[in-house]
Amino acid sequence: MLAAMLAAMTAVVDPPAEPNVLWIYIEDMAVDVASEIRGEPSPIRTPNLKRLAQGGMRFTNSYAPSPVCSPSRTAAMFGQWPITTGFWQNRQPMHQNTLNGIQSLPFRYQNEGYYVSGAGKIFHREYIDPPSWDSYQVFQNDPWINDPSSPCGGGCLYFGPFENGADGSLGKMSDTKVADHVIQEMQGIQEPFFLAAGFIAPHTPFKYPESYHSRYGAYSDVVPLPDEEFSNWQQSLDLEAYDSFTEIDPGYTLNPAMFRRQATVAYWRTMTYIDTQVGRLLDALDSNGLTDRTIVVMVTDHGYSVGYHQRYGKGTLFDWSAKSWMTVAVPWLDPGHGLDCARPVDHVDLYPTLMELSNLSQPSGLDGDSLVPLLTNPTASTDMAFAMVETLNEARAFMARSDNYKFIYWGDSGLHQFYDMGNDPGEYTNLYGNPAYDSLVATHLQALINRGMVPPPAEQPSWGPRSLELPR
Ligand SMILES: [Ca+2]
Repeated sequence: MLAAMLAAMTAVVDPPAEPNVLWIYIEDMAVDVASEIRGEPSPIRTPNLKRLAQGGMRFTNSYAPSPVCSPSRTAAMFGQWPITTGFWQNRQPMHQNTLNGIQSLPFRYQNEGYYVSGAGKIFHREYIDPPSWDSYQVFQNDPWINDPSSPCGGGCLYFGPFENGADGSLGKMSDTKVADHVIQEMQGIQEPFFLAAGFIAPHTPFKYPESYHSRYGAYSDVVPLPDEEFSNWQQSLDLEAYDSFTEIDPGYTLNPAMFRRQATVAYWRTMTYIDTQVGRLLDALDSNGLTDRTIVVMVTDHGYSVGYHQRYGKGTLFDWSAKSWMTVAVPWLDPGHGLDCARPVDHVDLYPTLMELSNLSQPSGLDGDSLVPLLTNPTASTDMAFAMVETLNEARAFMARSDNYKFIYWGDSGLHQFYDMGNDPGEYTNLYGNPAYDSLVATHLQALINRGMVPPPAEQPSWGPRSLELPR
């Protein structure tokens, strides 16, 4: 009797036969590894991401399939790792609706009779297969963005504010317009739907509206910096960031001595700005009565190192760059609501997860595993998570992440990395070559061999040492 009453109290929503999907893609947003390293709560305010997590599950060890836009997004949208898709670099535009016999998520849902609509950056840049979408808005029809005198030259997504407001203030940021468009789509929308909102912040140049200027105070010494100093940070940090964010925040008088703090605060402000846009989308789901029938997937294409490991940027398999924010909210799977899942997962798991939750068959050839068992029991056992990257000179690295360890394999270049992620979350001590860890390394290497990411030892290529130019 009591059990039945408790079940009735917790089963707040009936599962719909054809649930809606809202996919929120965020760009280059790092998990605050610094707070993990220090063992302190993050100072970054993201109340709406927390609100989403309270109605779903946040995956705290979620990895991008690759720490670069196009390969990561292509992998997630087709449910296949880059080694399967063949998309390793941003210079490879994705215009297809089917890859290795598997339809992209929007094409699959469209073929199942869903209304499929998106705005902003879902695939890399504006590359999409237009027939896969019933509606798609990159603002190329916006008179302002078509203006060749616009800051980006016209016809493209732009990070800064659109036109000046009537009162002389800066106009809307493009991500505000992305949210506006998706909110407009929700009004009277045909169900079931697959709606995608792609935000381009907090990608450099760390732009945010004027109302965020005072967030986090000035770039004072309250901002924690990486505990390692290095001399070439100005070369490491994208110069576009260095050059451009004074134009939006008059409070920024660039000060070389303070610039690392300025960059960090600017990055936090863009994160909070995007958090606000996510909140607007969640409010619109509520006000249109859609929340109970809609799965929300919120994921960042990869992270961004704000000064850690001698780097401002992405393109490495360190956590700052390869780890992602990922929350999946399924209103009718309430046992896991508000819980974190620390099991290692990666974005190719999202495709089979959505198929299972949508009562759709799984295409053969998917690389990931459905997260549904974890959504009801966050300690359920899982596979390792995998990620990979191709450097600009086409050397490849592969990551296998288990519950406690991370192994990164760099061919026979001798640069392999192995970290104890529990005791060394900052990944400062490479344990590769320490005999005490040989058997653990072998287990992770075997996992890569089993998935065809690393050839068996007898067939491994002799790459030899080479300089590694990491992708931006
Ligand atoms: Ca990106």
